[in-house]
Amino acid sequence: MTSIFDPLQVGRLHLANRMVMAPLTRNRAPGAIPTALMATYYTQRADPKNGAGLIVTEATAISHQGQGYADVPGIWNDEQVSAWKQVTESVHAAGGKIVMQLWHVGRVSHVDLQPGGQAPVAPSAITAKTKTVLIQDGVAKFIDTSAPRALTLEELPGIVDDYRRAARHAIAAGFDGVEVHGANGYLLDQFLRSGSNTRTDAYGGSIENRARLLLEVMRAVSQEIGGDRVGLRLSPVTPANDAQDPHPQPLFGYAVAQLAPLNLAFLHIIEGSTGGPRDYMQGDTPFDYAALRASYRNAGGKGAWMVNNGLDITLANQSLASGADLVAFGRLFIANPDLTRRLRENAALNAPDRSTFYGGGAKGYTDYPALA
Ligand code: 8OZ
Repeated sequence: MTSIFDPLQVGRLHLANRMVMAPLTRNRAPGAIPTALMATYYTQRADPKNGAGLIVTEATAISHQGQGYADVPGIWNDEQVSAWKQVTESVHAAGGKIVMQLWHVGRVSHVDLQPGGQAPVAPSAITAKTKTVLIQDGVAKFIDTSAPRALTLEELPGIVDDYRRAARHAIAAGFDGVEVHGANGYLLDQFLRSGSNTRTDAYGGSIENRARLLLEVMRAVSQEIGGDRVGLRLSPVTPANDAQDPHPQPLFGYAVAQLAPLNLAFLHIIEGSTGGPRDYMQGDTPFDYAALRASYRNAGGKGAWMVNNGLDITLANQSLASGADLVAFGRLFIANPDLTRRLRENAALNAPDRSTFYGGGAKGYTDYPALA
């Protein structure tokens, strides 16, 4: 039987094990520039004998407009590309593999984080009932997101180009590939869901129209760097950041079937409510994840199937036994740089400290102990 410790070829990437470090926002990149401390953090988790077979970076803004939280990193300019090289070189020297998560927050932002103090952008001018993090007088504070404006039809090709440029930059910075963030109520998910998308043009209304921007982005990024080093994260039922749609099954089934011809490296599925209940529902029927995977496979999709959300070793092995290829862990990798070794040796796990998740320095970031 397949185990989480077995290797796997994932598109262009050879992974030494099936344990993935999930993307985790840590707000330790002042000025949107990655730091040496970030390189230390990722490198601690990079050696696949002890750590992850694949690291997905924290969500990284593809443009200044795509930025929605204090001190998250970006990948839109040359300074950011150079600064990320310290991360990729150090992770590769440790024998690791790392892809960058590409992020546009859409309406989940605040005028203070936007270029020129402008309104954040969204499919429709509907404010998300959610909060973002600003750092005011050196203190992280949760603040309501600002009212967004609807993107015009003429602006959408520019958004696709921003993803394309970000993918090119990620490769220039030494990453092994990218994961497009299509989950958790951010821009691409806002277009997908009827609760945030009330457009009447070719990007709103029908499922085909709401999935259009996501599919254009995935085609552009795949064309730019090769689909076999591109992944996509989706969260079909999460309510994160006010994401709402009463009929997720046909919506996401359509989207993954359309992705099949792109020869993607992986699809990364958050099962349930992000960081919360795995059986969370939108609409009145439980989401059928096996049917989602079947939609992709039946359409010819060959990418690895990665699952995430509140997994432990038992659930992870059950997931592999029932057809998943990769398992992603978030909070456990925050607290256990050598999570893979600890699971293999059945060792005790360090507990994550929630108070140091977002912002700060080395405490709760690079000081979790590995086994001796
Ligand atoms: C936690 C805090 C801020 C952002 C996500 C990028 O949920 C995030 C995020 C998580 O995907």
